[in-house]
Amino acid sequence: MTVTTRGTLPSYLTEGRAVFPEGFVWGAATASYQIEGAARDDGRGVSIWDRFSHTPGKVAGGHTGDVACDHYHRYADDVRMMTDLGLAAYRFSVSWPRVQPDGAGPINPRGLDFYDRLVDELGTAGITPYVTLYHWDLPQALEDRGGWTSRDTAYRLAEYAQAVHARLGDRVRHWTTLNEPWVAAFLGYGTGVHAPGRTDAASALQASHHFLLAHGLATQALRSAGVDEVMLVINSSPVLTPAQVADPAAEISEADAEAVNRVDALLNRQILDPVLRGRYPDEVLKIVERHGGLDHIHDGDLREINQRLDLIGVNYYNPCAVRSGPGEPANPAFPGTEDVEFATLDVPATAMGWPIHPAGLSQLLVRLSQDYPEVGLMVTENGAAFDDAVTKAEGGDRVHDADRTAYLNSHLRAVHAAIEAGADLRGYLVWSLLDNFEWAEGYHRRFGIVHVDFATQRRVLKDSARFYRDVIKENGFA
Ligand code: IFM
Repeated sequence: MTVTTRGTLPSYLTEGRAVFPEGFVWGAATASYQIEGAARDDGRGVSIWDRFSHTPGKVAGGHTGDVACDHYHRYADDVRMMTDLGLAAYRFSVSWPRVQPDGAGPINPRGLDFYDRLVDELGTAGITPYVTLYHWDLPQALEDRGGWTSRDTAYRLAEYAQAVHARLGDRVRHWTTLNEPWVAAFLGYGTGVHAPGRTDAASALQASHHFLLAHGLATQALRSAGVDEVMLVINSSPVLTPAQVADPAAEISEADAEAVNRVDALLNRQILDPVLRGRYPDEVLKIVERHGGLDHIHDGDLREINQRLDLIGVNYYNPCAVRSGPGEPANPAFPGTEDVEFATLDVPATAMGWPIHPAGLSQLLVRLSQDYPEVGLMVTENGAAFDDAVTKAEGGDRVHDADRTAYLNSHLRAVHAAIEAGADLRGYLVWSLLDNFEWAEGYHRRFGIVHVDFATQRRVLKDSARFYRDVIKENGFA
C-alpha cells in the first residue's frame, strides 16, 4: 500500500534561527564491529557478527567487519578528526569478545588496553566518552550456549560490565548498557536478518526479555561500582497511520487506533514500561502468552529490570506507519500483528528506503518526555545513508552530500522544536562519524559524515560534516 504525503516541510524544519540550550551535548556515535576491524588482533574472540558475516548469503556483497574502518589502528587520527569537527562527545561501544573472548571466564587485558588508549586519547582532546557496553557483538561461545534465549547471558553481561568498568571507570562517567535491544532481539532472533540469524518469534520474545534483564543486572553492577549516569539506548519511532504522518490531527478509525496501539506496545512500550515502570504492557503479555508462553519471565525479574535510570538514548531514523489491514502473513519482527498492515509512505526516502519525516522526531521526543518524565533524553543516533560521490576539487577531495545535509538540518530543527515544546533533551549524537559496516547491507550503505575509502582507509570530510561543525560552533542556527 502506498500513501502520498509528499509536500514541502514546514519552514521551522528548514530555516530560521534556532539556538540550543547552554550545555547541550554535541557529538557523534559509532559501534565496535562497524568500525574497529582488527578482528583477530590481541586475543579478540569470535562474535556472532563474525560468524554471521562469514556465512555466505547473510551480508550484501559477502562483506565482513574484519577490517571495517581499521579504527583499532587509526583511532588517534580519528580522534583528531573529531577535534577538528568540534565534537564535545563521542559515543562508542566496547567489543565484548575483545574483552572477554568467550563471554565468560578470563578477561583479556590486551582487549581492554585498546579502550584504555582510546579513552586517554579522547581525554587529551577534551572529548567526553559515552561508552556502550553492548552493541550487538555477542561472543559466539555464548550464542552456542543459547545466546539471548538463555537467561544466563544476562548474568554474563553484568559480569562483563563490571570488568569494563573496573578498567575505564576512573575516566568514563557516561555508561550505556545496551544499544537497541528491540532490534537485537527481533531482527537477530525473529526475522534473522541480523546475527545470529534465528527466525522464531518465541525466541525473539524470550531474547527481548533477557535483554531487559541484562540491562537491569548490568545497571546494578555499574551502580555498585559507583556509576552516576546510566543510559539505555533504544530504537524508537512514533507509530502512526499514514494519514497521521500527513496530518498529525487526522481522525482515524477505532480499528486503526487499535493497530497503532498494539504496534506501539511492541516497539516502544515493550522496552520502556518494564525498564521505567516495572511492568509489561498487557497487549505484549497477551502476545507473549500466544508465542511460546510466559515461563521465561520469572518472579522478581521486573524488579531487577526496573532500576533507577538517568537517560533514555533515542535512535531515530523514521516513523513506523501502520493501519488495520486485511491480514498479512505473520511478521516475525512484530508477532501478534497478523491483522496489521505495515504501510509504505510515498515520501522522499534515504538509500535504506527509510521515509524521511523529521516532524516524527519532534513528536517522539515530546511524547517520551511526557510519558516518562522521570528520565532525561538524548538523541544517541540520527542520520541517513545516501549514495555519495567523491569529487576532485582544488584544495582536496570533496563529498557534496546535499541530501544528508538537508536531512541533518531538518532533524536538528525538529530536535530544537521538541526542546521548545518541553522535551527534556540533553544532547544530539549524529550517526555516524564514519561510513562503516552497515550490518546486513555491508559497506553498500554510507551513514558517515566522513567518507571512508575502504580500499585505502582515506577519510574525507563530507559537506554534512562541515555543516555539522558550523552548527556545533554556533550551538544551533544563529
Ligand atoms: O548502523 C545502525 C546502528 O548500528 C544501530 N542503529 C541504526 C544504525 C543504522 O542502521
